[in-house]
Amino acid sequence: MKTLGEFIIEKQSEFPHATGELTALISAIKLGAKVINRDINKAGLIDILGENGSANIQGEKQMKLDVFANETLKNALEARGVVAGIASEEENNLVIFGKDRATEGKYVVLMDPLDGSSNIDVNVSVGTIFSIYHRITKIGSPISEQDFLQPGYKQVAAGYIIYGSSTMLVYTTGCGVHAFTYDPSLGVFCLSHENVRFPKQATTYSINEGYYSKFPTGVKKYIKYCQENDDKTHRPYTSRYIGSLVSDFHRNLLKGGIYIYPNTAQYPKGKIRLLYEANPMAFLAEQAGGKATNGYQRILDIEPEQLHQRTPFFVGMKSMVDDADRFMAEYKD
Ligand code: AHM
Ligand code: MG
Repeated sequence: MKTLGEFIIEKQSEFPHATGELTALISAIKLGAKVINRDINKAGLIDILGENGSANIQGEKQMKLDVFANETLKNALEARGVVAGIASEEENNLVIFGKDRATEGKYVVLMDPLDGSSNIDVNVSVGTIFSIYHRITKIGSPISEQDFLQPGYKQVAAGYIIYGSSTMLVYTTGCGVHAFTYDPSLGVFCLSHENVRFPKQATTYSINEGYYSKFPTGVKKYIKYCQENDDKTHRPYTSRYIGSLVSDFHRNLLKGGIYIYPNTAQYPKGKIRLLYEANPMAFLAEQAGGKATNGYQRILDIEPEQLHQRTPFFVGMKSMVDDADRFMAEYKD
């Protein structure tokens, strides 16, 4: 049995100039995940279910657990002293950590503390998503928004925690994707899936088909393609949609599939947030041999303009995303 801590230290020793700061950062996320996991598991028993009575910057209702997860991770990250600041789905503006740390910390973290939180009240899996960059501003000067508005290909590390039938932490630092399953009796994440790769055979498409009439023509045509009979390509594919990006992505990563959230009438620019949802998932997908686009362009190449910017999102097995992109190119609205 190898723990996440042991695994990271082992990998770190492969980099002669590693200082241990990224290790400290990931271990802060690991600690935050344990606390969130503990509270999600007893969510039905204590008064932390339901809405918080507040809204985030995009006017979406915050759940009590959204706010709790945000505070937990924020505190864990600040305490390590290696992070200069964070951006979060639950924070209107970037958060700069204590005056000294803002000048010293080498990294910035972007996160969705609890993605899919509308599912919590009905006991469906949710997740935490994180994305880590080196700051651009000089260490010693104050951090600014430009530290956060970096294209996804510059990510140093990214990952998610899925709070499901078991809790898992899945991450990449650009050397493959590794997954660790939480053993609650020991309080440790144990390496369970080293070097995860998407399977070769397409199986599943995940999209909220309720919005079918609002989809771009390319997506409508692609869905019809998924539903056709063709033995050679193993169609029709299965449809699975949890409505929790982390869970849908995780299943597709292990079983093979594609997740799509295109632009719709309600979300003309798509719903998924580029910086702390799409970019980290895109980094993981590529590291697992998959692909992520906005239907036309590689997600990791998009130059961000705003902290909470949204994007249409197509992510999963390379062959499936290639097919979907082909339909998008062929049927432009
Ligand atoms: P959230 O960050 O507010 O939870 O929104 C993101 C979530 C994704 O996890 C999920 O795939 C999608 O929203 C579901 O949206 P919809 O209910 O429109 O299908
Ligand atoms: Mg989210």
